[in-house]
Amino acid sequence: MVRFIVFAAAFLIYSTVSAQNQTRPHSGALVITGDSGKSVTLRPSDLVNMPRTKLTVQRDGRGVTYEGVLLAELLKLAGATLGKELRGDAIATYVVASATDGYRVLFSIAEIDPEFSGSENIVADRMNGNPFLADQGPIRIFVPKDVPGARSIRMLERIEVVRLPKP
Ligand SMILES: Nc1nc2c(c(=O)[nH]1)N[C@H]1C(S)=C(S)[C@@H](COP(=O)(O)O)O[C@H]1N2
Ligand SMILES: [Mo]
Repeated sequence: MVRFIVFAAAFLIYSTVSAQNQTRPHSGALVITGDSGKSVTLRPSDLVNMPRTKLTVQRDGRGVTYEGVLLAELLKLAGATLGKELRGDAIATYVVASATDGYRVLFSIAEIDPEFSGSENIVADRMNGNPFLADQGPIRIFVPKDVPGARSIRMLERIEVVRLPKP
């Protein structure tokens, strides 16, 4: 009996811990919430019909091409302040991207704006002309100025723009 209780407790703890990092199936949609509360939901076909950007980088001696829509363009749809307006209070804005496995990455608004930082961060739906596999897509962010990996969030499903409250 004691052995059973110990076993059951261990199982309960194990399943609670592992559930935290479980990957939900991706609905295909990307929800973007702006700092003014405006929210837009984009389907993969919406990305196909927007102005597209393609970037090729060298990885292990090979060219890898990511293709999709500039993250900045998507944030504009949710009313984010970018371009020449990105001054003053608006600079104190951050962007959180989250995925179906609970992974999250954070950017400052300035490093997302190509006019500001010169970095063309892409919400990519294709690599080398092909759609991503399920554990990478259907969409992932590509940050050309980053080291490979960490902020290239896979299975992206949500982006939130948050302006810091005034002190
Ligand atoms: N959703 C999600 N994206 C993620 C991660 C993750 O754990 N979950 N890990 C990051 C890290 S640290 C790396 S190295 C790359 C690995 O994926 P890749 O080999 O397809 O680039 O995904 C990045 N994006
Ligand atoms: Mo990594």
